[in-house]
Amino acid sequence: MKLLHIDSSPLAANSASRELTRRAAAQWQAAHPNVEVEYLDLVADAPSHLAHDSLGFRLGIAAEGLTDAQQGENALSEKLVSQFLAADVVVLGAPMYNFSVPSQLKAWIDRIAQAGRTFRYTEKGPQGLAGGKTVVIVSTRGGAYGDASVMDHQESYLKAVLGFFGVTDIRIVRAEGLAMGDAGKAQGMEAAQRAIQALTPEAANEGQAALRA
Ligand code: FD5
Repeated sequence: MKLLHIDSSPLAANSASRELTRRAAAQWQAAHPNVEVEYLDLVADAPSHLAHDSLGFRLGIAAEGLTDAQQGENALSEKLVSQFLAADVVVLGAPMYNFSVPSQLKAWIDRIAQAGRTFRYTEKGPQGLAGGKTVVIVSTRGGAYGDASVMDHQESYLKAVLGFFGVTDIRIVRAEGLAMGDAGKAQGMEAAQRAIQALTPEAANEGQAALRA
């Protein structure tokens, strides 16, 4: 089993989502000791925004027809999409920034949204090709929006795009209200911790022990 652990918060050591993805990944590992963990830091290693040289994967042009820069960009997109497809579980740190996700996370999605890899077009419409995996969205927010708000272009966006890729097992670990005073923040983090424990109920206790160690 492969677990892909992704962070996208620029807040470094102060990041709430980085703390929570670390706990979620540790707990999953405690429940599945044979899991192989790969880590992707989308801030330290940010894929650039799509630009003329990086759109080649959409056209399927043979490498000979491409410049070195274009080949390099395609290789990066290929690395990211194959890494995502290979994962059985993805723990995805996704803070709310300006009602949506950090642009590094959007840039990653732009790289892995590839016809023929994560989805394909059929006569009956688009079909996802990345089913069969679990994605844990670790959602952090300054305000509190709950499950369904017109202000939310973060969780709702991620659920839509992952659903488009064929992912049906999407779980939300949410810490919200982080800007609402110390008590609000503590409440938000506790709710997220409960959601993390519910991810692998059989191993919640071992996970806690591993974290204390
Ligand atoms: P993680 N929350 C919202 O609810 N909404 C947003 O649109 N946009 C945009 C940015 C940032 C935060 C430090 C809060 C938002 N947030 O990164 C964000 O979701 O993993 C949470 O912080 O921790 C969450 O914890 C929205 C993110 O996950 C945002 C650009 C940064 C945004 C309606 O919807 C701590 C710094 C900050 C912070 C911060 C900041 C906020 C908060 C903590 S720290 S918090 N809140 N550093 O610890 N902007 O110093 O690293 O939410 O009170 O916990 N900055 N922001 C906020 C820094 O910037 C909250 C609500 C709303 C809008 C914004 C500065 C200088 C330097 C380094 C760092 S809203 S330097 O009005 O409700 C909008 O090195 O000295 C140059």
